[in-house]
Amino acid sequence: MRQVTSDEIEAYHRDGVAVLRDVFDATWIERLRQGLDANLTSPTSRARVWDRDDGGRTMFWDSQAWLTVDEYRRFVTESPAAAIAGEMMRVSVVNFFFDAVFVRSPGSQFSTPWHQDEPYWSIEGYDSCTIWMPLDAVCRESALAFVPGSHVAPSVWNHYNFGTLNPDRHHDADQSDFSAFADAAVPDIDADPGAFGVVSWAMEPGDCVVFNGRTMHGGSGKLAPDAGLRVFTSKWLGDDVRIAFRECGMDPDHTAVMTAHGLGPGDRPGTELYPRVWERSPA
Ligand SMILES: O=C(O)CCC(=O)C(=O)O
Repeated sequence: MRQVTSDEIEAYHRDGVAVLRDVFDATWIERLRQGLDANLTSPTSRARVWDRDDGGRTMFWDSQAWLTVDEYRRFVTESPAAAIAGEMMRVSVVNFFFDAVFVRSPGSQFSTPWHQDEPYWSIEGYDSCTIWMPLDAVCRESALAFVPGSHVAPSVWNHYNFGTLNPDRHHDADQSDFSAFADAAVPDIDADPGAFGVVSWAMEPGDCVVFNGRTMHGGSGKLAPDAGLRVFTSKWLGDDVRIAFRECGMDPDHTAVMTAHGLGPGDRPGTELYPRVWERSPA
């Protein structure tokens, strides 16, 4: 693996997001594509379609599939991802949190609503990040977009309830309702992206963006008729993160699986469900 640079680390902490070029080799991309095929054939109980349009185009989501998909497990435990997360977050330890895939069929116009991740998660802390990796080439307009600096904004936003994205209604999706806790509506970023300094990047397989759990992000999709988009994301937890169960609901809600593993509010994530995958070597 190439080392992440001090410029990339500084960008991550200044903007809450940084693009890293050419950090995963073709073997990892091919392995994740194979894993995704297996995942699509045997989705987990969390899986669902977020969008199905009149033309039958879909956006499929699944999460925590690393527990059953061997290729994902190998990525989590053997790939450079954990080290990248540790270096970018400037932490001393990294635990794996979970994986999530976002799979758009060719031409899907579905655009992910703007949101931060940490408010939905069963944890709290500054030291959390996502590695967002396209397994297909993606143009800038179709890649995930970010509001730089939003990871340190003081607002508590009334975030979107992703649990409503379930056209097939094949199971009860996790629900969230931030209205009682929020002090502001999520701004209409798409109305004037320039005013928010929105950034996104054209990317090739092997590139990734690393973004803080508090960074406002959205978009992606709006695909050309012949372009599909398969994205694998992995979520990583550093030093200051502790488990928190939220009254506003969580998505994905890990309360049941954490409790079953003896983990509760205030605990450091651990056990085989949230394994410690990386530690900083002594200087
Ligand atoms: O790829 C997308 O459309 C959404 C990704 C996302 O929201 C995430 O990884 O947290």
